[in-house]
Amino acid sequence: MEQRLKELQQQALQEVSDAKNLKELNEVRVAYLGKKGPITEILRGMGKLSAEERPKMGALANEVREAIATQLEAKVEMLEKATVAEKLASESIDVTLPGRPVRTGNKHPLTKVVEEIEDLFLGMGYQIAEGPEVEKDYYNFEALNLPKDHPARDMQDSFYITEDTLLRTHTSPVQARTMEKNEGKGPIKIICPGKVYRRDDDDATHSHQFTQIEGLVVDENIRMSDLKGTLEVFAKKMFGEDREIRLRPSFFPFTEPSVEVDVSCAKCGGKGCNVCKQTGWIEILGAGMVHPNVLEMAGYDSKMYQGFAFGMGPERIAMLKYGIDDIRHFYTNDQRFNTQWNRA
Ligand code: 2NL
Repeated sequence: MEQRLKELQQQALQEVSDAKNLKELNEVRVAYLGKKGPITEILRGMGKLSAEERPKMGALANEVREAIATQLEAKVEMLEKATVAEKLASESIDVTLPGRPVRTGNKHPLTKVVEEIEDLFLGMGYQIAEGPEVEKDYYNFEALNLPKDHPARDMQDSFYITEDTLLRTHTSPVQARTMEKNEGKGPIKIICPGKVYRRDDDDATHSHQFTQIEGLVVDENIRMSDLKGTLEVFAKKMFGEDREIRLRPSFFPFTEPSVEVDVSCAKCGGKGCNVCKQTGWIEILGAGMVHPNVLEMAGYDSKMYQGFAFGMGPERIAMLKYGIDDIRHFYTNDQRFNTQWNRA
């Protein structure tokens, strides 16, 4: 039995040393030290030995088992270390290599200009109001002093959806709805940004879908001078503190009086150049005092309440501000155009 134990030890140690990986090592462990292994079997058979031999053989069997277990542990540790070393070698990174640049996105130039205009008016105490793009004929035309047979309805050829619904041609219906909801009470101080639609052939300065921002102030004692002061602040903040504005008489069905507003040319400072067509002035928006009919239709007493309103095209503002020569650039998604606007 002593001989058999020694042979087992030698054989086991050889197999431990031959094992190439943790899986093979575990197979050796199960084969020699497992419940069905030869050493367990020998220990189980101890009862048949004489009282004299039993402790001797017992001790020896335990020694053999210990020796195999110790070698196994050592080999496991060695293989694990080797695995880690191999992993470290193969996965090492050169921390001195330059990183790969991450391309960040940027807001669309039109979004930037719209947000800039919004921030400017929010700073003057205005609230932002929005409304549906598919609009009732009533709010788009009727409530704005444009009755069914009004010639101005031809002026802005529209996309009709049914007899009395259309894609809105301006954001004024949002203002008409806001006034109606206020049930004849002031004050109102809102700007309405959004998409609008007109049946135009697209070219460098026309688009069948574009953006508008309109403003409306309704209160007691609102005067033309309030409109002028507001637009002057807007123009200077938007185009530069040394810019001037001028008001020219104009006509809109929803305002009386109506004006067109120019800003002094930033390129020539008023002397006349190709940008301002030799006039020294550039048109930026239309405005006026809200027509009494519009106030009355929305439920306001026009003797008590007055209002001013204005409307502008952010595409046009952006084109002037950044020297963009074609409105279609805003909608054709050319990345050479879209990615230029992280500055400003
Ligand atoms: C332009 C001119 C304008 C308005 C819009 C307005 C709205 C209400 C009542 C009165 Cl509810 N007026 N809006 C007034 C004057 C001009 O827009 O050339 N826009 C690009």
